Amino acid sequence: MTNETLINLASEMASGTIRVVDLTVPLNEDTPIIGLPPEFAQSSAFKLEQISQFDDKGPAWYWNIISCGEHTGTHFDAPGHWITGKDYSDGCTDTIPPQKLVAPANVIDVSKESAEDPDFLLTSAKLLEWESEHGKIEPGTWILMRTDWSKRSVEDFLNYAEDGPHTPGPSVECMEFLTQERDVIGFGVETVGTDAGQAFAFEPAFPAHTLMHGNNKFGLASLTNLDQLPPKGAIIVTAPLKIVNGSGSPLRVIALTS
Ligand code: 23J
Ligand code: MN
Repeated sequence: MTNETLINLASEMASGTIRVVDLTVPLNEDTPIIGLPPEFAQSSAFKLEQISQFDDKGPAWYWNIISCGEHTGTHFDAPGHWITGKDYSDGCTDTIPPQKLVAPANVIDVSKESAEDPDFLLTSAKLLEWESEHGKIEPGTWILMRTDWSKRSVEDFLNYAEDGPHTPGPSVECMEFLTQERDVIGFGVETVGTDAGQAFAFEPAFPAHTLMHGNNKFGLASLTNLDQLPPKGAIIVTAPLKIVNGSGSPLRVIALTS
């Protein structure tokens, strides 16, 4: 059986009518990772350890051993990452149904607001404004928060101060709106984590994690190239590694767009 939609997809991808945009940052030992307050255990950065490279250890082959925390670089947050999502039987990297790993994306451009205020918070009012221009946010679609944060140096990307990190993210009521009123599949950002830098002090703390994962929804962090996507119409492929009982994983995020 052939399907006209898939045949058209293949030919439009071959001709370039449909573009493929890579939303992934490079993964190396310099890739920034989140630092938690010192009383908590820390993740570790990406590491590449050579096994052999056309030498005595392997004359015709090159390969490496990789290691890192699950939440390193461009990565997927599974519902099981958070205490509110820990009991979903389909909430870890190996149990998420694969049909949930390809979905449309709505891109909300708040790059100007974020440049003016590193603690900028996305609100439902801003989303309603976006909807008045681009149409209603459909169930099962992603919200991608464009801040242009991926264009920053590592220091300004993490943006630590004595009172913690200062990076943009979603407000509590924004996460309530997207989970309760819009039933999105997940929330993606350009920053190191899906929550704002100061979200440890929100009520509830870390609303993107608490509310998205509490509703069996996903997160994407450290995305890039969101400025190359239209506000609506792109489809993103977001397949984490099939780590058994994994809370998330680095992944390649690929967008298909006209
Ligand atoms: C662990 C604890 C707190 C946070 C995070 C991880 C992340 O942002 C993450 O990468 O999921 S806020
Ligand atoms: Mn994460």
